[in-house]
Amino acid sequence: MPEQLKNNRLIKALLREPVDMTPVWIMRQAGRYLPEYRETRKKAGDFVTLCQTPELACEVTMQPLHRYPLDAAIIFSDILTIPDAMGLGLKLVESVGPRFERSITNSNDIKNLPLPDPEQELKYVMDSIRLVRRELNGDVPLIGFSGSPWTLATYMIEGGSSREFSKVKGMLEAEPASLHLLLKHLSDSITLYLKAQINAGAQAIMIFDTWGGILKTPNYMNFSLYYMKIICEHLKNEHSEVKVPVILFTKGADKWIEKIVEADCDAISIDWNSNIGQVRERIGKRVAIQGNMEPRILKESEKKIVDEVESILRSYGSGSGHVFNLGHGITPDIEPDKVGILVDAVHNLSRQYHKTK
Ligand code: 1CP
Repeated sequence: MPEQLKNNRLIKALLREPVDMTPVWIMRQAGRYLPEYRETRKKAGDFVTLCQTPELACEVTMQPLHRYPLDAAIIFSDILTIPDAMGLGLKLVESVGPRFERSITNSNDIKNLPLPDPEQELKYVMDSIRLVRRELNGDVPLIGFSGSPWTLATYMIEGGSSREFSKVKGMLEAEPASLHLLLKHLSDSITLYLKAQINAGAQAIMIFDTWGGILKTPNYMNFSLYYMKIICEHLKNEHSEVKVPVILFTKGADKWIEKIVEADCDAISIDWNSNIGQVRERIGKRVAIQGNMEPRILKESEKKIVDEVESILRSYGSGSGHVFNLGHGITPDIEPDKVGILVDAVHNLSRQYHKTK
C-alpha cells in the first residue's frame, strides 16, 4: 500500500499532493539500451518467452532500479499480451517488430475472439507483478499497464506493426460496426486485465494509446477516447483503501488534451510536441501531467540534457502534479549513463519548485 511505500513520490504527484521533488521514471526503462537486459533476453531465448517467464520478467523489471534512483518500477511485459492471449500468436521478428501469426480480417474473426481470463491465459503477467512487488519490498510503487483498445486493434487488424495503417483505416471506413465490436470486446478484456493487475499488486496504471494520434478528430473521439473513458470509469473504484491512479497516454494528442482530461483519469502523459506549461494552463487543476522530454535529447551532451530537464521543470513551474518522463519510449541507441544524468538532474533541479512556504 502506498502509505507503506518508502518512496511514494509518484503516487502523490499523480494525485497532485505535495512532494519534496519531482518524481521521474522512463518509458521503456527496462529495455534494449541496457546491456544486462540484452543478456537476460539472450538467456530467455526470445522476447515472448522473456515476457512469459515471471522470474526473468521480474529480473529485467528490476534492472533499471539497480542502476538509477527511479521513483517507479513498471512491470516488464508488452501491450500485445492480450491479442496473444486471444489466440493470435505473438512473435517478435528481429528488425521488423511484433508480428501475429493470425490477424483479424472480418466480423466473424471478431465474434470468435475469446475473452481471456487474466488469472489463466495471462497468469504469467499477474505472477510477474506478484514477484516484483515482493522484490521491491515497498521501495517504490509498481506501475501496471495495457494498450488502449484502438492501439491493440491496429496491431490485430494489421497483423503487427504498421506504417500506413491501411487495413484498420479501411475497416473504420467500410465496416465501422465491426470495428466497434472489436473495440468493445477489447475494452472488456482490458478492464478485466487491469483490474487483475491491481489485485495482483499494481499501484498505478498506464494506458498506452500509441496510435490514437493517426486518427482524425471525430474518429479519435469515437474509436479511441470513448473506449479509454469506459475503462477509466470501470477502474475508478478498483482499489481497497488506497487509490490506484490511472495515466492516459495518447501520442500526438496535443489538440485533444481538453477532451482527454474529461475521461475519468488521474493523469495524462504528453509527448514533446506539447508545451508542458501551456498544457498545465489549459487543463487547470483537473489532472496531473507526465512528460515530456524528447527521447532524442538523451543522445546529446550532459549539459544539453540538464538544460532540457531544467527547461521542462521551469515550464511546468511550482507545485505538485508533474511526473517527469520522456514523451515516448527510450530508444536502444542510448548510452545508459545518460539516463543517470537525467534522473539526477530531475531530482536536484526540481526541489526549488516544491518548497512549502
Ligand atoms: O528485446 C526486444 O527487442 C524487445 C523490445 C520490446 C520491449 C523492451 C518490446 C517489443 N516490448 C518491450 C517492453 C515494453 N513494451 C514495455 C516494458 C516496460 C517498460 O520498461 O517500459 C512497455 C510498457 C511496452 C509497451 C508497448 N509495446 C507499446 C506502448 C508504448 C510505446 O512505446 O508506444 C507498444 C506500441 C508496444 C508494441 C511493441 N512491442 C515491442 C515493440 C518493439 C513494439 C513497438 C512496435 C511498433 O512500433 O509498432
